[in-house]
Amino acid sequence: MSVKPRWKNRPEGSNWGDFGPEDQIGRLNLLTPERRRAAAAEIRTGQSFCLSLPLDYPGGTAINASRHPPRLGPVMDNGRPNMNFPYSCNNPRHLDVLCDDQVLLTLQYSTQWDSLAHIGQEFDADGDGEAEIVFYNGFRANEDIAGPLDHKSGLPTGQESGAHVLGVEHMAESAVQGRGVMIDLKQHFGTDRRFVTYDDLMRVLEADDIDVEAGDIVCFRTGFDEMLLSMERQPDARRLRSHFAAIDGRDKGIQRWIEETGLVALAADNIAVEQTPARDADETRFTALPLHEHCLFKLGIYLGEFWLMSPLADWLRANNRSRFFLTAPPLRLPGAVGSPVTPVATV
Ligand code: UVW
Repeated sequence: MSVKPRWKNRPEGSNWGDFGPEDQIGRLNLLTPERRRAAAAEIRTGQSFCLSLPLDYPGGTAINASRHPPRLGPVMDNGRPNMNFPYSCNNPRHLDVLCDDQVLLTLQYSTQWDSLAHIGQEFDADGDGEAEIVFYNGFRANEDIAGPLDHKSGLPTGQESGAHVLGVEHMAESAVQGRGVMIDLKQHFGTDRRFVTYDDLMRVLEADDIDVEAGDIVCFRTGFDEMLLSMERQPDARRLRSHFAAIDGRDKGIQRWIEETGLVALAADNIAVEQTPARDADETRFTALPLHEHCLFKLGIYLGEFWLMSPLADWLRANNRSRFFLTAPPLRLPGAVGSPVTPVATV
């Protein structure tokens, strides 16, 4: 039985339905076994790089007041913390000593993936003249992505919360492993704040002889990671936000390039991959996060943020390379809309 799309209008420039009406992984469909095999050819020395910050960076809540550092503690067993617990307490013949812990983790506090359930939009997908809240491929708030809708009052609605579709587990099940391509914006633009346009980007790709192909995961180094780490968990948000080049998410040329290359994900060492706050648009109503709209909402392209890019970018430049083998699955946590990730690049 053929399944009908859940929309009559699809957003201009979107690929909704192209991977099927029920598709929940978007461009990850393009990360095929052949592309993964080709990516493995980028392993030449076997050296690897951890692309995750320590997950207690950025540090404090200065960058995003609603996202908190991880709170780690022992698992409790009958009121007793399970750290350095000798089994001999239960059986004097046992030698084992147990440590067992748990964490309260804001999933998008530090090095992370945004799933396709992270950003939706008020959009008239059913063509009745009124906007509803929809996500990639026309999935709906409430029935598909559950959670409080009453943002005006800020009061909880009593609903359960979680992504019944588009959750980060689908990304994990697709085994995110393929070719990474590094674009070193810091090398070309230094650390001054700049909106990187299509022309800027094309100049960088040409100067560094970089090709982006279908199935690639494109990584941007801006230098944000180095400044953040130098602040030793006391981030100066004003200083961080007033520096660094990042792509202009509203630039139509950049949007077209993202659409045409077939890349599956964009990741960066900064807060949002795109420059934030974004430039205002001319329309009466517009998206605050245009790259998020273009990627997560329209094209099913994932965004990775707060990745540790600089050591790898320096190594690649010193070795006249831009490509590497990348393994970066999120947590297989059903219903989550984002996830910490410990990406590993092998060169
Ligand atoms: C927001 O801050 C809304 O999103 P992200 O973490 O993806 O930049």
